[in-house]
Amino acid sequence: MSVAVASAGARPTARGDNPGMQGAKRRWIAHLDMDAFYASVELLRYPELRGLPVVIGGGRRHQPVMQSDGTRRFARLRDYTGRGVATTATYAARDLGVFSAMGLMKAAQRAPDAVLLPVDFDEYRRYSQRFKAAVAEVTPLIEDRGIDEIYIDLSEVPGVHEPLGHDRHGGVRAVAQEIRNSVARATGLTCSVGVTPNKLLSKIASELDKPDGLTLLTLDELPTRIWPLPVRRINGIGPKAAAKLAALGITTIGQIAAQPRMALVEHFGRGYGAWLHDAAHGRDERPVVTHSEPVSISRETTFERDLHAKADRAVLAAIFTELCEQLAGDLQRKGYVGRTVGIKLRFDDFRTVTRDQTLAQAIADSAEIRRAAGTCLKRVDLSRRLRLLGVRVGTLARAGQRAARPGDQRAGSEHAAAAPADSPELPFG
Ligand code: TTP
Ligand code: MG
Ligand code: MG
Repeated sequence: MSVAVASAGARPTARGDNPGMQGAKRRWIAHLDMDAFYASVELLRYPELRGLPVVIGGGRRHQPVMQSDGTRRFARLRDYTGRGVATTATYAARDLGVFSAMGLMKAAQRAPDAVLLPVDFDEYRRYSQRFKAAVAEVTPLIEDRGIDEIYIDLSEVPGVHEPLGHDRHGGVRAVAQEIRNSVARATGLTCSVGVTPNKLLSKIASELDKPDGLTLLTLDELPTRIWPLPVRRINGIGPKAAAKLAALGITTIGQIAAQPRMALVEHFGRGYGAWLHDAAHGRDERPVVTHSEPVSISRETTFERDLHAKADRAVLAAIFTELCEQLAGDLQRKGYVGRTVGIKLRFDDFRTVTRDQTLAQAIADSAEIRRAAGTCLKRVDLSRRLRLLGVRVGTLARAGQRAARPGDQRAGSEHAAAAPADSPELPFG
């Protein structure tokens, strides 16, 4: 009837065991960024739009309509009125001058015939998880940098420091290509990857051959490939710093590199000035910081048909129980207990509502989760039909002594009930 999706929010944990470029160990760091991400995900559902200018940023009223002849009718930018902005645009739309964060009315002037599609974050989040999981199968040292990009430490991947035929860097190039292939296989999407000795340069490199590109750079290539670029290409040089640099006659990265360190310190202060100097010389020792500690764990499900709290009470109650059981299983398997329990509901008008409750004690047991989630549920007006139901446990802590071991499905169950003592009657269930 429905497919449950598990997800985990995350907070960073630093890896202290990566000394950077000091010593003998050479680093290879990749930066991977998906191409026209939201737009590319939409093209998977609407392949007839491939190659056309498409802009993502509409609302529900811009949902494509299936026509009687079996083709879809799409909203066009020229008909748009409102104050919305483009989240992204296909490369065909970018050729017409439409970019992320541009007002849709302005975009309509540049590309009136472009197709306008509504934003569907849930779908982009699903593909985000999917591409990251595909990379994790190749190598686990991944730093999450948002919905469509990651850093990957390739330094320890077997064979990465070896040549391949005439290519001195054939080993690392092959691994990077394997990662790109895995992402494509898992998602049907293309990405661009930069591979260099550090995060700073890889972030720049991944943009050099976008879309669907793989750019490998060594420090020898700094003068030819990096120094001609505008200063803004360095992640960390924003509009203000760029304007100040421009006022000093500095517009390229090479021009920063040509400045004495002290001159930059004089103009930009000790911290930022020194950082500018290092950055322009391609020096960056920051480790790849893996995200493995979840902040919350959740399960949610979108129904095949919209369900009503009264008319579909039994079905909803069963789904609700199942979600709580799955969530308890996730928590116990991963060895966490949590002190906040929340629910997420999406109604047939796509309105999303969340409620949560903080408990006196951390829990991981399905009956306790269900009870707390049930009280949250009682705080929502359930007169509309539901399309989605989700349950979340947050404020996580390690289950400690009682941490779940593999196969130990009962861990956590001895935790005292923390929800209100009287079992409330649920709106359904
Ligand atoms: P980006 O990676 O910056 O852009 P992109 O993936 O669309 O295109 P590119 O091929 O140049 O990488 O951002 C990823 C997604 O984040 C993008 O698809 C939509 C969203 N986004 C916004 O919602 N607002 C913004 O201003 C930007 C820049 C991105
Ligand atoms: Mg991108
Ligand atoms: Mg990005």
